[in-house]
Amino acid sequence: MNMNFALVLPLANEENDFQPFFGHLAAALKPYPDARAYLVLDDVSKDRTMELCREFTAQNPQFIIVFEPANRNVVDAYLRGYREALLHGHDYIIEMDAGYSHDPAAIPQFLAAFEQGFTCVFGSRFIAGGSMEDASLKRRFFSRGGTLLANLLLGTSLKDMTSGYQGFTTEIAAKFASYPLRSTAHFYQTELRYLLRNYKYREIPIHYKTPSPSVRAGAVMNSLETLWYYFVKRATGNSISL
Ligand SMILES: Nc1nc2c(ncn2[C@@H]2O[C@H](COP(=O)(O)OP(=O)(O)O)[C@@H](O)[C@H]2O)c(=O)[nH]1
Ligand SMILES: [Mg+2]
Repeated sequence: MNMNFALVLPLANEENDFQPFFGHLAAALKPYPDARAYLVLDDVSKDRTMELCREFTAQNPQFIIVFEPANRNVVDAYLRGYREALLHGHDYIIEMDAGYSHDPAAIPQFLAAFEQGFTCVFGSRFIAGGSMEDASLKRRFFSRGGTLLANLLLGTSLKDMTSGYQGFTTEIAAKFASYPLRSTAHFYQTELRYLLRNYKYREIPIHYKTPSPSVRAGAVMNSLETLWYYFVKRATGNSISL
């Protein structure tokens, strides 16, 4: 069964696990000849990431480099990837971390959920069958605590509000690709989950491994400011949704 979907992968300094991860991902895309993976790059990488991407995309036509030096942060990079995917007539768009944190083996589960009619499919580490491995205590605290706090303040009820690895129909992606998101870092996925809460969504189990041990102070500040912004809107009867 061929399905026409896109993957969006922002990359910054990801030379370490590049070969094993992209080898695995290329094998996972083989059954889907119409699928494309958009690798979003900018000037942030100081290692061999760009060179590795050039070599890899030359050998693997399903993989395409999107170079965008205007990216100011990771959220710009994700959205640039979505905009690129939207130009190419795919039916679904799935975003992934490019540091081998996410398992390409989960892709068919995303596609199965889309086929069942879900328009937003969220990877979840905290439901049966999901896991978070090799994560520092700090990261576990941010992931679990962020989920609890977001659900409490925003009235959502997802088991995982802070995970990456999520996918959308292109109709949904077009909505947020043109929306001025307030996140500049890790809160991005939480912000999207909140804004899209009224669509038909499903959480599917994912495994998450070897994330960065820490989260920058600036990212934590941006998360709290964004959370507070939506909380105040909600508390004053001006809830925002897409
Ligand atoms: N192009 C681009 N990619 C980025 C940037 N910052 C992070 N990334 C990538 O975005 C994904 C998620 O970021 P990462 O820092 O790994 O998040 P974490 O795994 O949750 O700590 C990874 O694939 C990174 O390589 C950036 O400024 N530009
Ligand atoms: Mg990562």
